[in-house]
Amino acid sequence: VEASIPEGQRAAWKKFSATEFKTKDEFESEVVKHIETTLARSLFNCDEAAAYGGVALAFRDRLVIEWNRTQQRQSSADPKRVYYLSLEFLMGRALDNAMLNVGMKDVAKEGLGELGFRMEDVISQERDAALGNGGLGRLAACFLDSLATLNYPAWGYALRYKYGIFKQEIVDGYQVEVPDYWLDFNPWEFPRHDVTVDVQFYGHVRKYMDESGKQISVWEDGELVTAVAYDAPIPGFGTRTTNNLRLWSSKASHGEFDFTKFNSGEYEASVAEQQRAETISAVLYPNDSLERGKELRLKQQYFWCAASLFDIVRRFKKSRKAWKEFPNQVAIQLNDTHPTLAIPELMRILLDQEGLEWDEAWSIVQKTFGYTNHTVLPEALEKWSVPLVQHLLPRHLQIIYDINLNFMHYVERNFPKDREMLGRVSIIEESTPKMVRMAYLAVIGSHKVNGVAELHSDLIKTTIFKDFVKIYGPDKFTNVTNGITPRRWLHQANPRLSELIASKLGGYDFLRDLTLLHKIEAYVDDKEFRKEFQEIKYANKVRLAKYTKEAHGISVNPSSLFDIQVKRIHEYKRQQLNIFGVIYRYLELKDMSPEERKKVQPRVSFFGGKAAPGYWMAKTIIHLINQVGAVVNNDKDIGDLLKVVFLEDYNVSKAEIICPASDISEHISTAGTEASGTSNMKFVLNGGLVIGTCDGANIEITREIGEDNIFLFGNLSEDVEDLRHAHTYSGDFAIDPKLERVFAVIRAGRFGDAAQFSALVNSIVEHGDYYLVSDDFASYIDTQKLIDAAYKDQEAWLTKTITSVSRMGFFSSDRCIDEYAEMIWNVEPLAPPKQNGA
Ligand code: Z15
Repeated sequence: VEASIPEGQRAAWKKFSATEFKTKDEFESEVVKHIETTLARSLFNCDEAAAYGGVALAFRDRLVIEWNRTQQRQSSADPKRVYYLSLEFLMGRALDNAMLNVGMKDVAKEGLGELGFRMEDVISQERDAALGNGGLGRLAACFLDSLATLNYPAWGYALRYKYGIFKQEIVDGYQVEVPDYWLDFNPWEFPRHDVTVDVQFYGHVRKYMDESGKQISVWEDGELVTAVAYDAPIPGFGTRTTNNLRLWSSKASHGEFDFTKFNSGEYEASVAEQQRAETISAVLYPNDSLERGKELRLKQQYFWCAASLFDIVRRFKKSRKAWKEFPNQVAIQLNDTHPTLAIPELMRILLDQEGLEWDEAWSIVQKTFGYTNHTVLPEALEKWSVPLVQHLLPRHLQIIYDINLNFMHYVERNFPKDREMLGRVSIIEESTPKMVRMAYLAVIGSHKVNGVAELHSDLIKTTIFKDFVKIYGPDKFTNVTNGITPRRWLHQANPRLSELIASKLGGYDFLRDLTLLHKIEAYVDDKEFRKEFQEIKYANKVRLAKYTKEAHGISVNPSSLFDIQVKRIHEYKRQQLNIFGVIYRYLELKDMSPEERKKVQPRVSFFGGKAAPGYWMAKTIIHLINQVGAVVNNDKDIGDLLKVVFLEDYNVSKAEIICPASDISEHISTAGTEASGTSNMKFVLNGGLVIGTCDGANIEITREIGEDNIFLFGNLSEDVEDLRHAHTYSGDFAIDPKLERVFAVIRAGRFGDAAQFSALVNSIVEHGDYYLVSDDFASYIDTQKLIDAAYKDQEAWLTKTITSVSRMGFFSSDRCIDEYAEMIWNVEPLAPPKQNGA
């Protein structure tokens, strides 16, 4: 809807156009105004939550001004835009980030003090926006930050879940899930009740010939659900560019109530329909790297893809360019296969609504989409049953079959000798029921496919997409190694370290060009610098120790070696290897004389992470960790030599406290299973070292920081298959003796009822040890011993950590985004005009 103010009235508008607060007094005035009017609270009724509201609204006003300007600028320049389609955006808190990007945090801090509040307390009032599970969702959030910082015209599209990832409580050592209703006060979203899309489901397809003899398909008699847009501003750092994240919320298409039904006495039925529609965007599916094939999940995916594509096409059509220009105006990135239905949906729009011929439509589609793969784990690869797709999206199934038919012809022509090839690469798996292989559809419908770290990008070419490399050639496949935003993961999480670096580099330019970090390597022998660096690490450990005491009642000594593994709980990530190692350490300590114990390096093993609610083995691992903690932490022989802490409800805002506090963090997946990992980058950037396998981005971290600065162990990915084979088929697969000792004490009930852990132990002893826990155990234990020894030499350790930080420049998500822009999207930044004093 174009509705601009007529020329004659614009002067009045400009005179009263919103302005930004610039001084401390103006800031305070804005905060008080918002608390008193927007929030209707008073001086006598203002707690920290209200103070948070006031500050957030004051900063929001400033963001909105730049947001409007950016959108206006992008509309008139109409450059090629990037659309990042992701079912997850794990944003965390917005206020601190808004203050950093607006650049008025110091002013605000002082002003808040005058009003009677402390900045840290106010910031921590905000609830995390937790619209994601783990790495994939957090990557999407880092990408939005970098896209805005680098001035790319970019939009994120996702769903406005009413419930984000569940909150985790630990009750008697077990995970309990509590719903995360996060929307009761969310100042960062703007409902756009005028931006809606009606999305169709079910129904059937009618085909007929028009006068010219052309086949026409009409999808009719379906059910409609309305998508309503909710927008959130995404500010860049050091730029006025403020991009948009658009979240779709579902509601019944006839509005609040169906009045026909209401009036004819079917009140209940009309409310029920409303609720059914709202269910689509109600809840984030809490599985990370695990697909469960639920109909509602498929509905979510289509609802989101259809609304987003309608919006993108609507924006394109405003420019009145020819359809062949579409790929020059639009780049759509598919974050995993979750948005793959966007491919047949764009085909449907072009064929059925815009009347394009198949070949022209298909060429536009392929040029528009890029697909990022995040896993080779078979249980994470999406497949939808053909009957389900037929029922829910009959027209899309036809289009998928047509895409497949063309593709099969192409393969047949080019590989006439390889008769097996067709069955292997078909989008339709010939099982009962037949399944649609979404990853194949994504590969076929995109012009580029990328993995997220070098090893992973190599692996997809030799495993899951091997045939497609033959078909399309190797250039269709590429690598973009993941990165993290240094704004949140260095400056916000570790302000003192950021300040120390800035003091040496003469400013904060490194937050926009992280490669500048290499200059701090010159200070690796500087006494003062070293001392300050070490003090900062200690202070960050004190902060985590304080949190541990407050949240869990466990006292830990900040002088201990802090060993941390925080990530989703999954067998492939091998938290079980870690806890078995902890048990082994405990047994060794118990064997020692008091004299021997005095020489031991004290250690705290921190764990944190959520298990998918239906993933029993992951829940058993959490239980074991807590049971081990209960025994070890209360053993008088042990004292501070070993503590085990399970940090409840790991999330983005907790990660900001945890990542700066490690001496060692664990990234110990079975080689070849972790596509990249991104917390490995966060920990090293904050002055911690890594114990890890040769997997994912660990390999490139090693290349960048040097192999003396990382503790690698375990079997290599090229040997995994043979080892697994040997477990199953060679008669003499024996459990590592040290691990056997651990199992013996678990079986003896040392950590509670042994039956509770039998499935976990048996997965290794009886069922082939798929994740190679036993194969890697000895090497893991030995490497942990090396770490204890290395930590004793605090000066050498410090040198390693400083050197590592200085070499982490490569892992900025800004570098990734520039790579995507250049290799995949072919988009240019749209810089804001220079403004005096900005
Ligand atoms: C997820 O968080 C990741 C992959 C997936 O297939 C799904 Cl469904 C969720 C993670 C990878 O496990 C991790 O290695 C990677 O760093 C992250 O995506 C971002 O690429």
